[in-house]
Amino acid sequence: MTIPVLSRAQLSREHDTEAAPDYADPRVVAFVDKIAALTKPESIEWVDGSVAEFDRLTRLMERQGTLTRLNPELRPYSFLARSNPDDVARVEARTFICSEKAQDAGPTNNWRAPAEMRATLERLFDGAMRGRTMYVIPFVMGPLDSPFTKVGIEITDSPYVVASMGIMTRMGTEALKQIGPDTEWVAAVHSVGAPLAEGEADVAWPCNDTKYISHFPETREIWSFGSAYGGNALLAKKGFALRIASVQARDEGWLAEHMLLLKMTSPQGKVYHVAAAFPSACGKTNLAMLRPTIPGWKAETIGDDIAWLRIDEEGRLRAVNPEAGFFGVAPGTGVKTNATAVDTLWGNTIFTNVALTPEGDVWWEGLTDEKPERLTDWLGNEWTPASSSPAAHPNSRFTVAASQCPMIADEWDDPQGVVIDAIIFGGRRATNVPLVVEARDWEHGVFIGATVSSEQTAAAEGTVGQLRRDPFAMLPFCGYNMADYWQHWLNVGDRLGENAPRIFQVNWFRKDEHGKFLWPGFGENSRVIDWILRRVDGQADADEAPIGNLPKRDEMNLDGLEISDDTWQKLFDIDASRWLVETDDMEAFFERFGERVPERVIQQLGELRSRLHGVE
Ligand code: O2Y
Ligand code: MN
Repeated sequence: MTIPVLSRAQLSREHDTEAAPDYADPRVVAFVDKIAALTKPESIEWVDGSVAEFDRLTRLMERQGTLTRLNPELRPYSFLARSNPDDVARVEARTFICSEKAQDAGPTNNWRAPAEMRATLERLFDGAMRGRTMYVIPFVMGPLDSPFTKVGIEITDSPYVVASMGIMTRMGTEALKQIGPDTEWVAAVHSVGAPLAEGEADVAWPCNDTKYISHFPETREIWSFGSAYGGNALLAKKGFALRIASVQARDEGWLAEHMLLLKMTSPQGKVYHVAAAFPSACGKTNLAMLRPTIPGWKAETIGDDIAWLRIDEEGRLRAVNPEAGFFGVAPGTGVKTNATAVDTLWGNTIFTNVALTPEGDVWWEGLTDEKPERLTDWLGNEWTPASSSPAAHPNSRFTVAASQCPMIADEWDDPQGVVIDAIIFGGRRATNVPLVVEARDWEHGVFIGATVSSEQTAAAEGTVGQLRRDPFAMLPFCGYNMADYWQHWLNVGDRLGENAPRIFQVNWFRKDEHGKFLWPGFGENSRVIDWILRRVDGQADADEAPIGNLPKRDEMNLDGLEISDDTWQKLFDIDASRWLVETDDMEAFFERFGERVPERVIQQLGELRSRLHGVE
């Protein structure tokens, strides 16, 4: 479904081609000139990140039909975008790692030889921006003036990408000024792949059936063609902050991770920081905005999706959130499940593929218990509760500044980052995996991270519900061979030594034999975090089990929660024979990586098997 709108000729020219700012590094100017010569845009704009610029671009997109302004009384300075129905999620099958050697991308990435991919891209990008404005977006990842800071330039022909990048990153003039003659920066090129012939009518969401999301880790470049959606197009996010940054991190001795960051203050006033990796759409934003149900604890948000971690001068692991905004999943975000997110979205938000109310506000499944009587669905069709399809797309999103979150921690943009006390790996598992388990040590924690599996969600194309191994929740995001990444984690652990944070695994999604969730989740997850942090402090006991250390029932604060003995038993049941089947699956997964799997990880598998045989 495409909405024809005013032709380019009918629209007044918004901006003439600008000269590069005089403070732009000559290498950046040369890059922009080169891409302009290839893509042949009608005009070029250097993005400054100002409010006036955001206002001008959103008005332009309103006229083009890309954005609908929401009712300012209900949702000030906010917009709804409806994407092309074929451009609604990350496209993993079209995401490529173009390292010189195939083995350096590894078996879990789609690999193409750089020369071959460059030839393909050269052909696709030739004239790809005809009739469009080419925007030059300078952006910073991480707090300014921090040891964590990295810079990038994204060139795009999508004003939607510019507006979204302005929320998700520190974008504009200050970012461009960060690039001096010796600064390393990531070059990212994006086109929706829909050039306009003279007089041709544009569509509300231009894109192309052919899609390539290509990463060149060795030269730190990203080239994306054909999609304007999320991670495919906002190249600072998954492309840079994870795929390219994971390679930078390997080379420079730090970690770029698919992790939320949460600050917790105990009833005694002690501050902790937790980093937690969950696969896409498994509740990272909800946990990052936890409202503890147990008295005394205070939770504050630092990040909801990506963390960069490095060892500080005192040998401790510190982390920052490299992003400046949240690109969260809308469905399931509601007053009961994540009231903080709902409060965060009061205004200044771009919503994509949610439903529109007759009053000019937004709605999605799970926002409220009661469904509105009448809506316009994400496709622009009339919708009632009797409709057979959801009103909002399952991967519909909100884009909002992190600073707008009412529980954002003061340290969220501290240049030094925060010291990490615990690392958590999670996944969506109906069976086998207990509510929480503590790794025996860092090496065992790396093994747990390497073998995490989860049921697939709507965040990427693929079969929802299908179980897949998603090591460290990085399967779609690791820019190099995943087995080398495990070795890198082992190396970081060796350097941390005694200072290494404890590692845990959690599973909020275990079900009983009737398919009912055993654990209430959301705010009640604070009980698990409480046990984890008391464990870190040596104040909570655990039982040794073959898969790690499990909480004793009376060591977990269950006050006010009805968890029967039977439910507790099912939450923590470790069936050795089923786990031995899991170990066969883990072994088959490792075999895909051949010799590159670290010896210490293979050894962990053997030790797990022995422990399981011991209790069979
Ligand atoms: O990038 C998209 O199009 C959706 S996927 C996404 C968005 C925000 C945060 N995380 C993810 C993810 O897939 O992990
Ligand atoms: Mn994510």
